[in-house]
Amino acid sequence: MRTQVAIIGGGPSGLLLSQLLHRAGIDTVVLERKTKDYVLSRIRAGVLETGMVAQLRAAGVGARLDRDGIVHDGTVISYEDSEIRIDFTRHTDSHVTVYGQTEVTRDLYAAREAMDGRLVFNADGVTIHDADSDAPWLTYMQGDTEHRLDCDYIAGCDGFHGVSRQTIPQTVRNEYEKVYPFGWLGILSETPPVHDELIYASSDAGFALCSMRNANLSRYYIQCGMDDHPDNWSDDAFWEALKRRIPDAHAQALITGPSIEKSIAPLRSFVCEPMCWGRLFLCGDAAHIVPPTGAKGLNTAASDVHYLSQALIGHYAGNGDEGIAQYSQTALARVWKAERFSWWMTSLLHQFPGQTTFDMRMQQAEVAFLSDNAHAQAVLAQNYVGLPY
Ligand code: RFL
Ligand code: PHB
Repeated sequence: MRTQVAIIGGGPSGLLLSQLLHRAGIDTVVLERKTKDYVLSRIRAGVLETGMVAQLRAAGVGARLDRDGIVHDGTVISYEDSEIRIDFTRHTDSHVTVYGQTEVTRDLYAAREAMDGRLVFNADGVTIHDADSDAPWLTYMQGDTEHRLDCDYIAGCDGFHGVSRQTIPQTVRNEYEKVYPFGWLGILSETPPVHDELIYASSDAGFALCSMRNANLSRYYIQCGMDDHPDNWSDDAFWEALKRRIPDAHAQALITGPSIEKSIAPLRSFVCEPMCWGRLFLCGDAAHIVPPTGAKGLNTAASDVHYLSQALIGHYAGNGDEGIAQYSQTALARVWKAERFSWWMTSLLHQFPGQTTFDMRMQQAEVAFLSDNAHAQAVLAQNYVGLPY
């Protein structure tokens, strides 16, 4: 089999790239290790920047998002019982849209299938060959049969645990990592959201986040130990811990119900430089991870896809290879800013094991500064709605 761009990974990065390239007349094949149902069963991001929404529209998958996505013009940061509303409209000309990653992925699969896009599921043992030559190729297994895929370029969109980044020789790769000493325990429940905007809550019992998917589907998270397990948390224990961490007025208004999903995510900051090697280009979680505190993971994946799709479209249109040569540098410049913001929000709002009273006072002073300083609020707002690209 031959294609122009072979894409490893059928998550949001790989599907969006495939869709944007296909619409520009560029042939792709997406190799996904799991099944479609498995990919769609993962509950992840919920907040989309306007840049990502624009790309989804450009990819022809904006209709359901425009109908069901919920525009948010602000968010709430709370500290014990005090609340700061960060007003996006006052500080930026933008907003965010609440629309789940599962729905984004569902829309992208539907669009790829409607265009007869080539998607290979259950592609096992994907191996990259000759990425540093002019004629790269891949092999993979489906059942007992080995397949070969020749291509011009390879996009590594296979997430943090994928094969693409590992293919870049260690002598070429620099990795920067910070693992946080806690996780997020998240639940999904068919209850109305406690508030019409997201609440990022810091308290002496730890961090909590009140988010949502729609008018009757809420997503809540609480900071937990890194070795904790969802089975250790009954629904009642979760709701009690959440109530303890959010301002009283919200705790009293909270409508609880049975969880329909409960899982723990570890928190990590990670960047791989460069984001390419020869004709292999990394996009999204394959190249970088942020802690979810700023809602930047999926959005940063989307900005990578923007830069890479533009570079490849430029190449195939005969406009030169400048975009391809600059891809890693251009993408990384934006990635590091998202890393900084996510690290800052995580550091500000979580309880760190072993933190001293001085550390706590620093967090409190930073929140106090944020609460009455319009410039500090503007910086948060600009980063939250997403830096331009
Ligand atoms: P994905 O989604 O991990 O998809 C990679 C795909 O590649 C496949 N794969 C392979 N396929 C073939 N061969 C191999 N060897 C392969 N290895 C892996 C996998 O099966 C998978 O289908 O990466 P992608 O596409 O780069 O997308 C990144 C996003 O999923 C991620 O950044 C976000 O979910 C992060 N994130 C959030 N981002 C936001 O922008 N806003 C949010 O509100 C937000 N909330 C979150 C989040 C992530 C969370 N968790 C669970 C880490 C909340 C949470 C709790
Ligand atoms: C979510 O709704 O899952 C969500 C929202 C905001 C975040 C992280 C996760 O910062």
